[in-house]
Amino acid sequence: MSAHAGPVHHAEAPKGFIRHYIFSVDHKIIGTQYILLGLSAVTIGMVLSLIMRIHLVWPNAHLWGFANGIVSPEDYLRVVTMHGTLMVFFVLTTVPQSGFGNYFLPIQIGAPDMAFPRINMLSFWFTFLAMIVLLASAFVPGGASISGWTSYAPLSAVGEVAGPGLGMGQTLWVVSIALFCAASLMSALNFLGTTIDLRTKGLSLMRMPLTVWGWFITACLALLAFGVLLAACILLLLDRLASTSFFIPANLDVSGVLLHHGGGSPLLWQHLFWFFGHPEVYIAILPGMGIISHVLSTFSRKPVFGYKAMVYSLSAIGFLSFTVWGHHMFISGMNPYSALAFSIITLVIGVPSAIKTFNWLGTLWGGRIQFTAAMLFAIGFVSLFVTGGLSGIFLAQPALDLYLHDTYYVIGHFHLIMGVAAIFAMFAATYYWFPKMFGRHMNETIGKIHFWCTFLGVYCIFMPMHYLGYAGDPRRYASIESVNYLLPLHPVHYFISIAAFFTASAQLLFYWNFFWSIKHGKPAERNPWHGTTLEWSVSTPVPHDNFAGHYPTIYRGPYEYSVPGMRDDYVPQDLAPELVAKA
Ligand code: HEM
Ligand SMILES: [Cu+2]
Repeated sequence: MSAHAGPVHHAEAPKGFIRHYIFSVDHKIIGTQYILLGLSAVTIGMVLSLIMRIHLVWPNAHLWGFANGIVSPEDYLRVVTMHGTLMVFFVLTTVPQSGFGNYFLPIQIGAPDMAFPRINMLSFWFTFLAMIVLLASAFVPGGASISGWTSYAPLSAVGEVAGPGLGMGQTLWVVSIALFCAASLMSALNFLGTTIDLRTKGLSLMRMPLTVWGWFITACLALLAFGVLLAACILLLLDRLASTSFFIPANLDVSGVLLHHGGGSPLLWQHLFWFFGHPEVYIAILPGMGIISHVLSTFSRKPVFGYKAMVYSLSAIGFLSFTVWGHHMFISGMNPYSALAFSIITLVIGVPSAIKTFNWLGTLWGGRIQFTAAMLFAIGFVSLFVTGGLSGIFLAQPALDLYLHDTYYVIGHFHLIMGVAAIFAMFAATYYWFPKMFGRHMNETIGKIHFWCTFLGVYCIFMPMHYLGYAGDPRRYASIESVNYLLPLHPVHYFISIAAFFTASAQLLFYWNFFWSIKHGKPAERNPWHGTTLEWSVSTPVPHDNFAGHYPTIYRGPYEYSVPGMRDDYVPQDLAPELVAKA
């Protein structure tokens, strides 16, 4: 542990609009920028998902923006690719870590800012540029890439000859992801440096809020994973632009054209991609696990059950996530003994995951639970994590995965556990921290209606997909009408599309609540939830250097709720022992 050595940058905030709001070095502004970027990405991503759902059940519907108003099979794949890429990279990776992490990590550890404020700004603008490049790929000749968020070679490597969108569109996709990797690497270094070096006096590792642990371990994963993806992207670019053959096999015949490449391996891409990709799914969820532990404890008025076990299981999940990538490649022709090894290690990840789940339930057990909107989303997260985790255990059996791979079953699995669970964590974080960020409350009643509609909606969308998968419905098919055995599944798809419209409409409540409350919400006090951690000890709006020059000393762990013998049911981390009121 080390106390920070004085303010990192000037206590005075820059005055000009551009330096204050656009090219800001203040972690709170940068965090907000990331959150708004993610909000734009999720909005576009959601509209794209509705286009897919419309096309699947009403293939002849006329939609604006497509040639003759009709979504062609290639268009469908473009939409799938853009949806997945926006959601995974620019929403799930960006908002919980770079958005909320940037905003609250320095405050929760008693620091004036991130360790490298200028690099922080650079990370954001690289991410912004990456998103612009990705969106621009939809407007170049040939359109956006059709190779999915996993961008498998050789489809993604051989260029235009492989189909529409695989020329300029695919090149821009790779450039966008490479930029994103660079941004994430810089950001990871910043998170690590900040957590290790800038903790205030008394804040030992085992006194850090679990949110900080979540962001810290995520940064470790990001540092190791994004470097690999960046290298893979550079190799892919070389294959595309400089005639190398890292991922393209010799004598490949594409649509009757013989390609002169020198014996590369398409499987190498899968290995590199999933060596990044599996840790990536945890990069999306670990910050959420931290946030959920924090919120559950606050609104149960109880300490987190098994704090140390939470830290160790978070670390174990982080470590193990680098050893299981092969479970995405069971059908790639790998040696069955390798498959067995990957299968066993994958199941082992279930152990720390289960420890976390039991500890969340243990935190709730016997608590004086306050069902705020944030709390409902936190409990919803636990539910989704369990449901999605259970389907993962089936997928981890090579014999079952042979059948289920590339079906809707996998779509159901990862949307519940990664997509929606992480989004529930973001909603919980938003309802919980909004009063600190904007000095006002969001409307709780609308928040609760938003929760129930969304909770019901996402289960109606993603549970039936498991059934579709068992029935053999492949993912990424543009048409369910052209294959006979899929016709009987039409009613299920119809139900899912209706549920998708219902769920998307419910999000309008959130948009309205969010933007309306910034200006008109009920004014919030400094510590409206009676929280114990440092973000609740600073004034609202939070001063430029967070603590107005008075850096706190930490005297205790982060979750001292309902401590026997105390007058109040919470004891802030920075309250001097002599000031703690006894009952
Ligand atoms: C007990 C825990 C888990 C197990 C046993 C498990 C197992 C698996 C397996 C075996 C696959 C490959 C299926 C296939 O492609 O045929 C898979 C796919 C996937 N899982 Fe999990 N999983 C678990 C937890 C998670 C978590 C926590 C996340 C994210 C936060 C996640 C996200 C994903 C994603 C995104 C995919 C699909 C990627 C794609 O092909 O596009 N999983 N899971
Ligand atoms: Cu995986």
